[in-house]
Amino acid sequence: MDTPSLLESARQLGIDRVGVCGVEPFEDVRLDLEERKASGRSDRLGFTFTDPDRSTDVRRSFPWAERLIVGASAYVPEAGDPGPGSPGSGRIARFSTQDHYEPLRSALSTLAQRLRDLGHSAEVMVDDNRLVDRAAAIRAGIGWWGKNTMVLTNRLGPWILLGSIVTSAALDPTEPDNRSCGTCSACLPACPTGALIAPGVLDARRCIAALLQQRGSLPLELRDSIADRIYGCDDCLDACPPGHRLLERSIDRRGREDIEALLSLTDAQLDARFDRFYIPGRKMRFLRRNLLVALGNSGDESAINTLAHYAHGSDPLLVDHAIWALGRIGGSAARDVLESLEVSMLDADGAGSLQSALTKLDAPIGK
Ligand code: B12
Ligand code: SF4
Ligand code: SF4
Repeated sequence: MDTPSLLESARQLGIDRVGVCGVEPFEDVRLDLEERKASGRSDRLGFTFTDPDRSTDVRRSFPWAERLIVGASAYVPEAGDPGPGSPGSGRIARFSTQDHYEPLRSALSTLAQRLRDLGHSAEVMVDDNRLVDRAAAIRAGIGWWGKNTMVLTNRLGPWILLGSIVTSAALDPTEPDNRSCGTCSACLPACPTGALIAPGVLDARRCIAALLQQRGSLPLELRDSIADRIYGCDDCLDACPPGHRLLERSIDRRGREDIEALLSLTDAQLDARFDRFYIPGRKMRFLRRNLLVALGNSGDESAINTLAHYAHGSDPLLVDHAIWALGRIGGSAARDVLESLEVSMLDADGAGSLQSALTKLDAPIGK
């Protein structure tokens, strides 16, 4: 198989963009990953950060590798639009309204099998910790680095997911895409938490998409900005003009969930329902924590009973976030619940949240 016939096969399989590049180590990306770890900007992210030597050099995982075939598939408009939302509803970022990786994974698997049938080695990697997907996509000419750190493509903007086939077939590489964001910088002020600290530089400690998939407490100073999000964040993609054409066609209402209905599910039910989410250790308490914060931000007084149940619960992480949410909603019913809590039964975070929630409720209007 030569490169033109490979590209044609990929298009027939429904892959929107495809390119081929060499497997030389991504040395600049390795240095970037190391620098982010050293400076703390990668926060507690694992993935490609766990072993930068490996994630930036595919030959460490596949010594026979000669080329990377990189594919990109658009998931908008299929992913729909969450719309303005209603009290008590939580928002899921578009990439996770369903398993949007599946069509790409399956098309790449078919292509890889064809390469193996021709006698080459070929393995598929989609969102795999052994490869920094964006670096491979840039080298293969799929698109350009956006200032929001996304790989952007002509017409599809940032609304693509990436995957690769690593192969022993010595295909001809494709041309790079020399476009750039130019003078646009719309994504930088669009980020609700200021996580894009410079063009192309993301501080994961402030990024909502990162925080909602971490362990532990959500930072107090960022909980308001999380708003109604329960998984992922799309603000720096929504703002991106090259993607607007696809967004205009994205009209189906999708990506909203009734938060209280989710909180009433068992862990097993939540786990099955959101098996496509990255949740640390598959511990549903981290998803419940996100739901409690979004419920607090909804300002919906009818949620007080649900929050009271969690505030009186036995998981200190959820107690703390429920107390915060009660303080955020405010009003006399929330105050009654907060005043019924025994400080001596709370851990330090919970006691701190209780103190600050009660102080907030005592503050005169406007403070
Ligand atoms: C860790 C990770 C995250 C982390 C960190 C993201 C990050 N920006 O580093 C978190 C949890 C925050 C995250 C969020 C999201 N992610 Co993510 N994530 C990954 C993962 C697993 C590794 C990424 C990585 O290694 N980052 C570290 C560094 C190396 O990458 P970088 O930030 O892009 O840094 C580059 C730029 O700074 C650039 N650069 C250098 N010089 C210059 C100069 C200029 C001018 C510019 C503009 C850039 C630039 O070079 C750096 C590389 O050295 C990949 C899958 C994979 N295996 O690769 C998916 C992946 C990157 N994620 C993806 C998606 C879809 C998302 C979300 C949109 C999901 C959502 N809606 O919530 C958000 C987008 C947030 C954002 N703005 O990045 C897609 C991106 C597709 C695309 N079009 O780019 C990927 C590729 C998954 C996939 N297989 O499709 N993600
Ligand atoms: S995903 Fe959200 S929080 Fe993260 S950089 Fe983009 S806009 Fe900011
Ligand atoms: S919003 Fe503008 S600057 Fe940001 S990634 Fe998109 S095109 Fe580039």
